[in-house]
Amino acid sequence: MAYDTNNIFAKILRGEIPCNKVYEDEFALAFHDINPQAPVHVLVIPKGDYVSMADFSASAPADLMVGFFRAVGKVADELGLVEPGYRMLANAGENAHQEVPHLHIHLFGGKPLGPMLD
Ligand code: DGP
Repeated sequence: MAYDTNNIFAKILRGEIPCNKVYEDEFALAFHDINPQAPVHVLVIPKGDYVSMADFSASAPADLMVGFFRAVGKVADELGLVEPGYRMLANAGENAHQEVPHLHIHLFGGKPLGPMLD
């Protein structure tokens, strides 16, 4: 799928739409989900035009890939999620109900979480 530069997360990255920011560095931006599904529900997105893990893993430069995943870990740590634990999830494509076509990792925490899948 071609990257849509007008998707909502692209607009957030460009500062055209506000977000409740948690963390930012040269590789990633993290912000609270607008419709939280857990006491802590944060999205981490890479700074680059990637729809999902397929194109990110195939074509992102190595420094971005490393930087992005370091940012995910850092956000989880800074939010105090590492102990007692949290969930990472990335929806990809139609079957997974990916709504926003910019790669994003959901971090859920702040309470014991239930079974993972429907
Ligand atoms: P997914 O189904 O994995 O594509 O989830 C997209 C998530 O993005 C969903 O949990 C709601 C969230 N979301 C959608 N629009 C906005 C927005 O404008 N701001 C924020 N903070 N989150 C949004």
